[in-house]
Amino acid sequence: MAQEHHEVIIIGAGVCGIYMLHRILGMGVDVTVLEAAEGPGGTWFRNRYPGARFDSESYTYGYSFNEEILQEWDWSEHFASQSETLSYLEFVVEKLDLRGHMQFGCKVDSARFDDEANTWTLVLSDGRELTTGILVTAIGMLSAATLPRIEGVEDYEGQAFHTYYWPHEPVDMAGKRVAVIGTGATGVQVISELADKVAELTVYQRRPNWCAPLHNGPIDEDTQAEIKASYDEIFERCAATPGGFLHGPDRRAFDEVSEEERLEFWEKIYNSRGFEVWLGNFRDVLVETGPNEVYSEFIANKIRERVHDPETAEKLIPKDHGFGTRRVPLETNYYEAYNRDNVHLVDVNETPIERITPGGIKTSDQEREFDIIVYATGFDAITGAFDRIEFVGVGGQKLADKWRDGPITYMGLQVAGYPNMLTLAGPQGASVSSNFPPAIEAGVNWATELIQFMRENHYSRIEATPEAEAGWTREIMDSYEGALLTQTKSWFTGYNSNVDGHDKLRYMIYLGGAPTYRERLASITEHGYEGFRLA
Ligand code: NA7
Repeated sequence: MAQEHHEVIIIGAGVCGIYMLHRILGMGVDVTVLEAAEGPGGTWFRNRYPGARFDSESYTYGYSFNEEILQEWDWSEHFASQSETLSYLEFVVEKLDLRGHMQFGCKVDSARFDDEANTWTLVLSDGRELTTGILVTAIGMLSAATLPRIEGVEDYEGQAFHTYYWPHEPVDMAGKRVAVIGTGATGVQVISELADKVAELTVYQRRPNWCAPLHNGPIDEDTQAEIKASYDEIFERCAATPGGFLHGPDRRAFDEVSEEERLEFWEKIYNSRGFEVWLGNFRDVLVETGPNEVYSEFIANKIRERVHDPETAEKLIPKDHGFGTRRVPLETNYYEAYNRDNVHLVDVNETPIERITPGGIKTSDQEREFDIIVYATGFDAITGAFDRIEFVGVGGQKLADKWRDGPITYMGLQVAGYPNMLTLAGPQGASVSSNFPPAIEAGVNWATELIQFMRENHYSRIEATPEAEAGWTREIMDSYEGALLTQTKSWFTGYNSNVDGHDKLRYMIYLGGAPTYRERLASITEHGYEGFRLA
């Protein structure tokens, strides 16, 4: 049987893969997308757990590139639910006629570069082999789910789900005794949603996070019309902020205003929609320890006001990191959930989990029985999806070995020794540290131009130089110096207690902000793909 060959292969049919496919098809290039799931949507195809929704304003999360889609699609809420977002992505796929170029149920096991032919050979888990000139990875930052390393996980006899693999068919939660392990952005959404829908909800918390209200609401007709008339300004605003959101830092420093004015401002941002409470703050609050401590205390007092039992409130207030130095979960009635008689908080620092039993969870003080255990225990973030495919580059080098102590890339888009592989949405690029769609649009546009350039100039090989790669990685490391965010253990900084070796700082993200990143990309192109070797 002849091997299936494509000029370009994209792995992943999520937000990034969908747009990349559209752009490649626009050039008239032969391309296919390999997707492990049974449909397009990536993250939004998978995360079907109760309460899953955006923390980005819906109208900043949609693609900006197609006016017709922008005008035809109505977002029903300021922060859309998972099912609405999945419908949106399916709508885009149909509208742009992309489905016929996607192959589902295709799990890529390995990809090996042929140094003579300048091609990649991909092997799927069903044994099929495909080859391609250019390999584009759009495999997601949060797509390698991790279960906790607790004894007995396999012994449990009730229903148990990792939030990422929540079943497609409805799970009957009414009247059930439910446990949730994990209090990150996902756990916070699940807990808030389930609190009044189950008989008993027991939360196993290792470290609390600083959460703040989402302030979601429906989009009425007038607002809908307003949004549609102002997409240009919305995207311009997002393009100007470091995080690619509507929210950017206030120009003032913390001590430039009186205490009264400061408190008034903080009240305002606490009562504003979305990430304003995090990203719309005084410019030094996320950077300087002093102002960060004062703001953290302001938020701690909000938690104390919202949670009736003082002891529970204290348990929910982070003591090991300041506000905003980890991903801030946005919530709707999260803290109020703990005021309910059927919701129980177990601090696993006081009473560690000893094991999962066939009937439930045993901590050092007691065993509790459950009908359902929800693992909201997160991901082997950013590099995990790469580690789960065996990428073999020049000289047989495995990417997982090269990245053993952390990723090394050039612009987060290419890795020296892995020619013709474009790591869209990979580590050390802009997408990880900002609103995902605007960031991937920039990366996809750049990659599209590159492929066009290679075709026009008859290049069959592109590779980052080791010098350019070392320079970029050094720059990332330098930018971590002193940054508050990098002093805190979280998936941003590469920590995961459930993955071997992920117990020290890894240089995962670019901290320079999306506008600067885009300027860098443009300058690389202007200078004839500076830092790359074309052949
Ligand atoms: P996160 O933010 O990584 O959260 C995972 C949570 O699970 C976190 O509270 C962990 O505690 C907890 N966890 C993990 N392993 C264990 C064990 N073994 N025992 C107890 N608790 C554990 O993942 P999310 O899915 O919530 O969010 C990921 C991103 O998805 C999010 O930021 C959004 O951008 C979308 P820890 O804090 O490590 O002590």
